[in-house]
Amino acid sequence: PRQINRWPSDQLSDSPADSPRVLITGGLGQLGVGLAQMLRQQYGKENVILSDIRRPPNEVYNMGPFVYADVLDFKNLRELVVNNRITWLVHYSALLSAVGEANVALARTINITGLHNVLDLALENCLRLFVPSTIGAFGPSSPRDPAPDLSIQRPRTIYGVSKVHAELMGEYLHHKYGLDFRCLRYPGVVSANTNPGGGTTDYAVQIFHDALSTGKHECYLRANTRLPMMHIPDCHRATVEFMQAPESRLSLRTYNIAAMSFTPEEVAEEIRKHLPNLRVTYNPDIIRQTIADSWPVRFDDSNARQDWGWKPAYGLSEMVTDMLAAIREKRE
Ligand code: AKB
Repeated sequence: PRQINRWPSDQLSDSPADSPRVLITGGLGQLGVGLAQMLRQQYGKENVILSDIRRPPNEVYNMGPFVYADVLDFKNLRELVVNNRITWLVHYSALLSAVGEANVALARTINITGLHNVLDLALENCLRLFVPSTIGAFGPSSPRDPAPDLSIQRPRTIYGVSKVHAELMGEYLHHKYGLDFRCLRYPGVVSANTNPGGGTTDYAVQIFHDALSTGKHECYLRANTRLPMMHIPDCHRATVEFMQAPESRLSLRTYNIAAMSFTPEEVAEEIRKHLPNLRVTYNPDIIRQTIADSWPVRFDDSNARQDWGWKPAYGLSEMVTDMLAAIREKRE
C-alpha cells in the first residue's frame, strides 16, 4: 500500500447528518447507472458520482454527476477521491468472464492492477470499499449445489482468478489494517435497460430482447445449463443494504447472494407463458459452455440472510414479467 490511514470509517459515513459521498468506477457497465439511481434516491443526486473511461449518453449526464476515471491511473483516482470528499467507493470496473478469456493480458491489467489501485486508495483515504465478486470465483472442484461462502475456489478463468484475488486481498487488508472492505458474490444479473458485456450469463438478457423483436433466440449454452441468476433491482438493493450494514453485523467480508437458479430451457418456458411463439435453438459455444459447466448451479446465501437480513424480492416468474414489461416500455 502507498499510505495507510486507520480510523473507523463508520465515523465518516454512518452518522445520520452525514451522507456518504460515493464514487462508482466502471459506471457505464451493466450495473453502475442503476446503482447510482438507487443511491441518489437515498443520499441525494450530488453525493453519488458515476465514472468511466467512456463518454456517457446524454441521459446519464442529465441524471447526476459523471466524471472521467481510469482505474489504471492512480493519480487521477486520488484526485477524484480527494477533491470530491469521497467516503464510499464502488469498484465496478472489470472485464467479464468470456471477454476476459479472449484477452487475458487486458483482463489481468484491469481486474488486478485496477483493483490494487482502488485498494491503496481506500486505505489511504479510509474509504468503505465495495468490490463485486461472482459465481465465477468458483471452479470445477468447488461444491456446486449449493456453493457455500467458504469452500474450495479453483476457478479456471482469468476473471475468476482475479475475483478470488480481490476477495483475498480485501480480506487480508481488512484483517491487517482495518480496511472496510465489502464484497458480494453476484449471480448472473438480468437487466432490461443496460446490457452486460462479455459475460457467460449474458444469454439470460438477450433472450428477452430476441423474444420481443424476432421471436427467435439462438442460445450459446446447452438447454439444461443451470446457473444462479438475479434480477437487477435485487442486485442493487443487496448492494445498498450491504453497504449500509453496520460493521458489527458482518461475520464475513465476502458473501454469496442468491435469488433464483434456472436453465435456458426453463427461462424460455416462463417467457412462453407471455409469448407462446418464442423459438429457442441451442448452439453451444465451447468457451462459454466450458465456463458455465465449471460454475455452481446454486448459491448458499444463508450467511447474508442471517447477518444483514438479505432477502430477494424476485423469483423467475416475477423477473420474467418485469423484464418483458420494461423492454416493451423502452421499445414504445
Ligand atoms: C459473467 O457471466 O461473466 C458475469 C458473472 C456471472 O460474473 N455475468
